[in-house]
Amino acid sequence: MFRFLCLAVLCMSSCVQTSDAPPPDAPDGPDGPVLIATWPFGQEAVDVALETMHAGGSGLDGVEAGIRRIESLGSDGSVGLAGRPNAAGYAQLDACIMNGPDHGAGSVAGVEGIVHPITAARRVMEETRHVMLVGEGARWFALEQGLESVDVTENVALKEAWLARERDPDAGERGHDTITLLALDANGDLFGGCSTSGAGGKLPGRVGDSPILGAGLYLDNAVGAAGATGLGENVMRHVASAGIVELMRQGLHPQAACEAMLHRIARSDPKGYDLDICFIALDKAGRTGAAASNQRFPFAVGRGAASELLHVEEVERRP
Ligand code: SD4
Repeated sequence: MFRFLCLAVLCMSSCVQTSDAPPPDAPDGPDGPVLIATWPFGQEAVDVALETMHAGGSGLDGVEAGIRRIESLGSDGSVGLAGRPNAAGYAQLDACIMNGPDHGAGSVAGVEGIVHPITAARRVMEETRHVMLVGEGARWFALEQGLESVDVTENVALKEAWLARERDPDAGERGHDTITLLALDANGDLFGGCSTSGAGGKLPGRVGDSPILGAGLYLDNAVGAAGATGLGENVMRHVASAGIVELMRQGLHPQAACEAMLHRIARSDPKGYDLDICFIALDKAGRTGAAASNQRFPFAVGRGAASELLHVEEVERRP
């Protein structure tokens, strides 16, 4: 009987992945920082983050600096004040940030006229006892912190600029959407952030997946990090980033975890694979993954001092 019990306990400990255990087959950690970010503009975010980290900044500093660059770019994506305005013609911005070592998190949603919502999110994490601030309160806090702001009446001009871009037949393929940036430092600690103006033409007050922990971004310092871009409603209904981290915890490679989450969502969602969503993931060992529901998805990866722009095609649909 005793032998049987020992055998059973042994079997359970090797077969059952406890809820807080690291992935079982993860190789040793990386030699230097590893980063992954969404969309072509993600390469610039990765480069800035690497520079920041190589200059002595923390992984969190790297994530913040990389995302700030994209918030300032005024690209034709949906990031920052020059991103896509809501249905009333002005930008309401969402951002969040996570710090692996203490599982810290900060988030702002629907904030107006703040140039760097990612910094506002970091200040929420570091300077308040809260995790998330929204709307007027988030703006008040950011101003109180001395963060750069603009007069929201300028949004009329921003809307005109955006409409002009939309009408431009030569604008080519638009590098649209959220910047999500995940980082693993040389110590094996994880950091992540995302920032967006959200889906263009959204109702004022609409909040997407990006500032919602577990939806647009999630990390567990013992396991890995995951983030999303695309139509937030189709991400947040499935708490997708937390799901990807849990799949990595069960031992899946980040690539397999991103794809498995897409298949899981497509199986249960009335939209099937027509979700317009993409994921990136990075595990504790520095392995990366990316997947997209129904489009080609470019993303950037940085290792050591170099970055490259990669892409995945849409995931192969399962019946
Ligand atoms: C959102 N996921 O608010 C964000 C923005 C984005 O396509 O990626 N839009 O839904």
